Amino acid sequence: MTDQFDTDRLDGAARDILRCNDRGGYTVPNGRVYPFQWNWDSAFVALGFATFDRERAWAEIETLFRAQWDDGFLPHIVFWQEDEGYFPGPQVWGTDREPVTSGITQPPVAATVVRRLWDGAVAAGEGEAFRPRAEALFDKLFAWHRWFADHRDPEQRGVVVAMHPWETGRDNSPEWDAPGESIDVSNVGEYTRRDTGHLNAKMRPTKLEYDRYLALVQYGRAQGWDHAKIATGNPFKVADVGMSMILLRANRDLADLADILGCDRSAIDVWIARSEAGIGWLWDEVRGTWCSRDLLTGRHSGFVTSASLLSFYAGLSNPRKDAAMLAHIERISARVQFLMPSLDPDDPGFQMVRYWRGPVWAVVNWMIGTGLAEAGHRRWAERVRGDTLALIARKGFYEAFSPIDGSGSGGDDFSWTAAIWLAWST
Ligand code: 2M8
Repeated sequence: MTDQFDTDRLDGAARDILRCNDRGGYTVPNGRVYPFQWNWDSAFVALGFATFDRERAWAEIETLFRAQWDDGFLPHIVFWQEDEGYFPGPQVWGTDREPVTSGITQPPVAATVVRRLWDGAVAAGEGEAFRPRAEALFDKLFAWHRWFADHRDPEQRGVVVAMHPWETGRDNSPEWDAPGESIDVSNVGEYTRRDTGHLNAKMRPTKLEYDRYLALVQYGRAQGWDHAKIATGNPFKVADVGMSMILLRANRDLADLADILGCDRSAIDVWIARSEAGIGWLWDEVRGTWCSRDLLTGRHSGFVTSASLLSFYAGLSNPRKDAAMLAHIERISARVQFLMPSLDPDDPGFQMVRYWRGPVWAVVNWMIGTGLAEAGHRRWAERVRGDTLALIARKGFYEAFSPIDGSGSGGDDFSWTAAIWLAWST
């Protein structure tokens, strides 16, 4: 598959992007637009580093966990150094921590990545050298996953409830439109966005969406970033299909790590069992898809998004639901040149370059492709992988891509896109 590309040149370019975005132990997603450390970006970045610098891959995750709070919470941004180029910066979050962090989290892909880093170390005959680092990370990953069980599943449904669209990583997905209506934006006040100074506003969330993001930050700050209080009164509580599938997968990988390292896996097994029993709550029978669901109203979003297709990655298997999801892929593949659009192209709200309302994201494709391959759907797995590599080879290492014509969307020289290239091309 990769023979058709100039793989050596592209591998070199991808490595250069990671080195260039390396700030010493952590990697920024893009130096201009996102000049700090982001949680799930770093996890994916480690997959890329692992292809040429194992030591640096482990360090990426270890640096991220240096910002973990005592209760296990792992923030979505770590502000290791000052930079005026991003809004909202540390003063707006006001978490009053050292290092300075945001007060919300992000999709928990890290355990899955650490599991892979471990396998890579063992394959290279370096398992024993990395064992103490794996053990240290296991404890931190376990504490983070326990935090999810304690604070992000208030009804104990076996799902992950996002308290902010930014937690989902899919910031402006239409899945948050209806739940977002209950957020009062009347007191948000004036602010100056930085993202639209770097990038075409057509590729970014709207002013209303930013008002909602800011209102939720102000709410969390007013609670002193006490996550128990936030879980009780937050005006936005959505069981996110993406985070729910990702955490289920991550718990399976964490349980494997427990076995490998001789740790107790009993609590992890309880979380897995709860998810397997409860995640069906996110199946929308009317629309025939996995999707997010508003905890406050009980309503399904009804949207088919790229996150809907993470059920395979989560290790779920149900012939009827799997067939329905594969039928969605088949239908969508006839509508776009490149899989997997972040929103169903048959949806009236589909926009080919507006962020999480249409564009293809390499990291989501990596999870979808991995899940499809593991579930034995090889044709679609190869198609998703091949489309991802083709987009990058033709257009460059963009933040995201139009599924219609492949054009780049968002920032260029993007770390996680470079990382996925390396993880999938080598
Ligand atoms: C985007 O989100 C940030 C806020 O976290 C932003 O737009 O300011 C999302 O694509 C998110 O998933 C990603 O982690 C982040 C950095 O790449 O950018």
